[in-house]
Amino acid sequence: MHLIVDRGHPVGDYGAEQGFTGDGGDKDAREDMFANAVPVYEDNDLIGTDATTSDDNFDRRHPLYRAIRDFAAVYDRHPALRSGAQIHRYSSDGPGVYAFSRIDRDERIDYVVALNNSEQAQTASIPTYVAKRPFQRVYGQGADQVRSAANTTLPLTVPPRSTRTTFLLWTLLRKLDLRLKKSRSTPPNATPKPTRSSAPNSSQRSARSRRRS
Ligand SMILES: [Ca+2]
Ligand SMILES: [Ca+2]
Repeated sequence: MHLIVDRGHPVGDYGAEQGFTGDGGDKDAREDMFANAVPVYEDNDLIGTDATTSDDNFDRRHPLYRAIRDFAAVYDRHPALRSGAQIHRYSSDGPGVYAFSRIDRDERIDYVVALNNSEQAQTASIPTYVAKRPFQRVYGQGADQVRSAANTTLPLTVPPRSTRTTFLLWTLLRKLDLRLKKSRSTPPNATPKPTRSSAPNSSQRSARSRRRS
């Protein structure tokens, strides 16, 4: 579900929302959704339920279907997740937390996305551009509000991976005071630059600018 909040267009393959698996990896995981008696399908262990391909699998209550629906609603509500600049914030050395920000150039609100691919809850200090500012939880489990520290890092505890808590989304409660840097390598409508703290890598271009190029 990283794909939904990362830059670019999220794409879901047929059957992923029903936990189809297949014998030959991704290419062979396109079973019929209507109940059928295809021998090579029948013994497949579908992810997330006890259903088999002998059952009707147009299932809107499937846990993956519901998770994707919820993620899509978050994506739809927050334009920064669709076209905002993406700024790398944090990554663990091994399994653990990966975090990045999405910032829409007009809205100028920092959306911090934190993911945890380990089996245990992980705590990390995520760099941001602002000190001592409240961030509000938009999606995922945790406190309703977290405040950035004096050194601008946001202390987050990210739950272990599961279909319902695949990412945490936090948003700054007021606009950042950003200016746009003009350069040959960074189009004027691309990555916003902070007026304080560290600047993002100039190679990090927004999805919007990428589509125009
Ligand atoms: Ca099979
Ligand atoms: Ca199963």
